[in-house]
Amino acid sequence: AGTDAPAGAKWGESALKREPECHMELDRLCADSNHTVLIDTRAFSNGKIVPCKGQPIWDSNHVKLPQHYPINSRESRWAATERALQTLMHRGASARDVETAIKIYNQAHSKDWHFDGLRIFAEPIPLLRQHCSHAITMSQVQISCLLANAFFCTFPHRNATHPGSEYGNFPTINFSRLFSERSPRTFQKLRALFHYFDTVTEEATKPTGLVTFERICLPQNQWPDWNKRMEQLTNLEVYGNGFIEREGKGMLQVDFAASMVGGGVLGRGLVQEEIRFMQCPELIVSRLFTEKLADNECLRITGVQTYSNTRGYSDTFAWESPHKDNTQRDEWKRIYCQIVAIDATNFQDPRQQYTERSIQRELLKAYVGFRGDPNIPSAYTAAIATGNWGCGAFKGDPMLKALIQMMAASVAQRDLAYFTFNNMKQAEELKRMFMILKSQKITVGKLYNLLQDYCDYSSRHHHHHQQRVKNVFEFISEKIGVCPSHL
Ligand code: AR6
Repeated sequence: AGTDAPAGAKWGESALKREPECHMELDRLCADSNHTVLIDTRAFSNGKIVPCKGQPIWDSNHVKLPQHYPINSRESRWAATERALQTLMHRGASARDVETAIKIYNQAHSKDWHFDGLRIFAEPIPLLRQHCSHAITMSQVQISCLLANAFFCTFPHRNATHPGSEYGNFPTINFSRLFSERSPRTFQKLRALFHYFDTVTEEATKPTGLVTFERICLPQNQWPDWNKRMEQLTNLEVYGNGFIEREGKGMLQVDFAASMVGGGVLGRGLVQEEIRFMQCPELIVSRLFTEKLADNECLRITGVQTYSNTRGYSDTFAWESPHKDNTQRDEWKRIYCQIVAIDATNFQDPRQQYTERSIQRELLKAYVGFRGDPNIPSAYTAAIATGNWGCGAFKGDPMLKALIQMMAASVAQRDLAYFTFNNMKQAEELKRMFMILKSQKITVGKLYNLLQDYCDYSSRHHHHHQQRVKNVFEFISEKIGVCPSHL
């Protein structure tokens, strides 16, 4: 274990496995009932990326594309869109020109319009609905096309987002909301997005690979029985500085997500998830087809490219420079970059997290995200790069969340790299806690029971305001008879 590595250890010395070094060769890319592939797989095995041919479908199981809008009048919505957008083709079109153009085809007359034109998507794109595991693989060019449509707000039926509306359980995808915010945040986001569109539309820098989006739903009969698990904790390396997306390269990188993936990326949000979506805008397309995540679900994305370097966080966030992503690609031409979106609970009242129910929910969510493909041996499974998941906007306790993620990773048989985001004190405390647990050979089940004891303790003590309530690390160290300061 790298527990002896100091905060800010050199990455080269790490014992954790990363892609592509630990990669296991993939089978030939092909579609099946659980995996929709939007490119022609026969052509792909000859080294070409061409879109699939097929029938467009307009129904409740597939993404509704602007050019497939049912034809019921002589007015073609797509033609109007094209005309509207063509007025923008001359150099120097202003923001107002863009707004005017978008409004031309977003009038309330949607009933009278039809779409006809964008031919790149003949294969219908399935919606990744709740309680259904399914993957979609598409090319980066296809993604850019969809995102260009999102930019121009062409996706039909996607503007009413109240619960109960057709897409009320989906994230927004049209960029209209982003355009309405007048703030420095929006300005920086738009810089990142324009840089992305510049890159993908330049012949010399156009991306050349594929990306897979996979919704994973864990059926109840596979939920771990936490208090009975006999696993020892897997390795943990704690880093006081560094970023998940940079220093966690080649590992499974955790997106501290909202249940509607991407969270506030098209609005005001600008924390871990939204920043990642700005660096890798291909992630935004997941909002087109990913229904709100349930407690036993995650979204895993393989192959997105990083287009921008950014700095700062929240109000200090800024687009910095183009990022040239030279990461290798796997056999399916996907960049070796794997991200998993898992949404922690948003604790309005942080005390709610110290209950068995809350802990079980977070354990399950982390486990769904961390669990690798059961057919791939653990020697071929990269470590997980994570940190204070659920502990910023969502007000979780970083100590409790670290323990929860260690337990989930241990049952999933994967190592963890934990980034404390420049909090050196937290890094030291976490390392110490881990050493204590390891030295006492504490199993996942034992740790689960210790957490239940802590829940009892904290519910008994939160009424006694005069008494300082022990934190979960202090409580556990005492319980297992090790004084943290003696280590
Ligand atoms: N690498 C490592 N650690 C980080 C990084 C990074 N790049 N960025 C942030 N942290 P937060 P949440 C640390 O608040 O609480 C979004 O709107 C840092 O210590 O983004 O799960 C989503 O869409 C930070 O305080 O995650 C959700 O709606 C902590 O991670 C919501 O926020 C938590 O980051 C999720 O909130």
